[in-house]
Amino acid sequence: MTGIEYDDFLDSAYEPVETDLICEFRLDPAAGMSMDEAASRVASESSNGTWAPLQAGEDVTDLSAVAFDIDADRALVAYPAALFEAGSLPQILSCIAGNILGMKAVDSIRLMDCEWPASLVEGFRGPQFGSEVRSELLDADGRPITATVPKPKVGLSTDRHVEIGREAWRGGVDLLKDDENLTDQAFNPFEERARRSLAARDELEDETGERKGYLINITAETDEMVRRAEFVADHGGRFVMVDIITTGWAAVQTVREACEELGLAIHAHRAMHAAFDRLDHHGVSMRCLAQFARLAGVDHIHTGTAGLGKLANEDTVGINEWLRSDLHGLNDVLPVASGGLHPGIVDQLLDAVGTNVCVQAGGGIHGHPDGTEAGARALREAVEAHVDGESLERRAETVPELAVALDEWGTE
Ligand code: CAP
Ligand code: MG
Repeated sequence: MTGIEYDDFLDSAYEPVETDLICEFRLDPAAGMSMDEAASRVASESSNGTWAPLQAGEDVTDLSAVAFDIDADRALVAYPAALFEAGSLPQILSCIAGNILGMKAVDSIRLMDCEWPASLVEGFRGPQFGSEVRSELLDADGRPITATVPKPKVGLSTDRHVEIGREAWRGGVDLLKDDENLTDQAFNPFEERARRSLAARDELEDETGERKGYLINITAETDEMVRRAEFVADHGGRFVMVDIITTGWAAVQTVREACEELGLAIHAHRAMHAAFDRLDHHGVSMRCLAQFARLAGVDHIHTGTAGLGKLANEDTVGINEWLRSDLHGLNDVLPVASGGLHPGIVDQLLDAVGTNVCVQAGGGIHGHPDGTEAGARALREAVEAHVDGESLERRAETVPELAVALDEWGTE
């Protein structure tokens, strides 16, 4: 193998082999550059090439990627499995989502999708529970899980936070969740919040006769996250929440390893994902971020609200389908719909995303005119009505909390 040049990485006749990792890129070549040239440079820079032609000797393993299926704005690139360190998301991403995102050869480039070969998938743990959390850790088999995040996001005292948790569980939600920027601050320290919220959860399980969960945010430096996960398990917790983009993939993999021993399910929040996926022509798609999260082994992940609610979404339905699809035997991941949801749009939401999901509402519960417990009941009843095939308006005739919610927020 001698003289590797940028243009050596293109082969329109290439037939991928079963062990290849296939990546789909959306490309906008720089001025004066053709799609073929740009795609070839992407394959080169993301595998073993560089800007200068190389004189590689016999003792160098050929790990070249190949750009092989190119149209007006899209290229497929096949990577040989030997290029990758099995089980290391950071190493894989340094190839397929690394230097190439900043190459001058393209004005923009976005990693759209990946097709994962069995040999790479086998290196990862994958989810411990996936959507089985509905029946293994909760009593939500056959219906969407309901969850809530106390608002305001930060500033509530531990006393108030625990009290809101009680009200929400009593009103009917399955899961209480911390907000993304609540971790271990002076106004509501982690250990006290964990201890008291989990004790309250026990009481509310007795009171309601339903299993409940607390998605406590352990997000921190990696060793500290593991320590917090152990603390949660020691105090009877069954779930932890991690902000997977801000902590980074290596940390997520470490937490997943720890959670195997501890028997904890991982709820993945995705704050900062939009830095990668908001622009539809550049970055890394949410579809791919969700794929990395499934490999790393989270059990739930936020994937948006199918265009409803307050936040911009990329193809929630397609991503959710991928999370449930077969991936060489790896468990599925339960999608979480969140962001500006309220009882009045639950019907439309579940029509779009199906019922094997978690429906999460903050403002749409705690902003209820009659308070958190009423808001929680309205959300739960809206979800149950959908599963029973009953309209929200009909259910509201017998559930005053839902009637008030529909009156307050409407059905759009
Ligand atoms: C929702 C939320 C969630 C976002 C995350 C918030 O609160 O707690 O973090 O939904 O977005 O802080 O905005 P509301 P995504 O129910 O009051 O809107 O699921 O898209 O990652
Ligand atoms: Mg939040």
